[in-house]
Amino acid sequence: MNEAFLLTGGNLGNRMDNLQKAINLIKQHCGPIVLQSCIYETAPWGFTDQPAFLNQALKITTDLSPKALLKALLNIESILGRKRAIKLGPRIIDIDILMYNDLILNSNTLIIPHPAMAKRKFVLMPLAEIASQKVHPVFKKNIQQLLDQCEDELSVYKIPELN
Ligand code: PH2
Ligand code: MG
Ligand code: MG
Repeated sequence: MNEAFLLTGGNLGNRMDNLQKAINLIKQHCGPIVLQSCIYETAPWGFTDQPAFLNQALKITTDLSPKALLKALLNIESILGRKRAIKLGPRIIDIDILMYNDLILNSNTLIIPHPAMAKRKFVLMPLAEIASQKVHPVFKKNIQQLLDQCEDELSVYKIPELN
């Protein structure tokens, strides 16, 4: 059995609903969710002129290979109505693979660990909640250490009333 860490996010439509629907579909298509972080409201990273995101980190176990997992997640995104438009721009749902076991993979279609995860507080804060001691296989530092040294200053706010 493999373990994978995912990040869900979205900034269009009913953001809370979309994250919950993503959880339900991930359970059905990929495998059980063993840990989930709180939901965070996060300032848009990259292309800043767009609505705030909600983001959540998940740990799953899965029988799927990395490429099969990616395919399943892209399928879930399209079930939820995602249309691919501007890079880094607004979306109903995005589901990214952050890490998969301790695998390092650099292919044309999939890079694991997610190449930008250590630069983004909207990834590291939720992830640190469920995996603070997990060592990043490339940087050889744990998630808490990556968060402590991360220079991203964009706001990441844990939504309190839900947790
Ligand atoms: N996703 C992006 C680009 N920018 N910003 C936040 N806050 N959260 C995201 O999930 C996000 C983003 C591209 O996938
Ligand atoms: Mg993404
Ligand atoms: Mg994505």
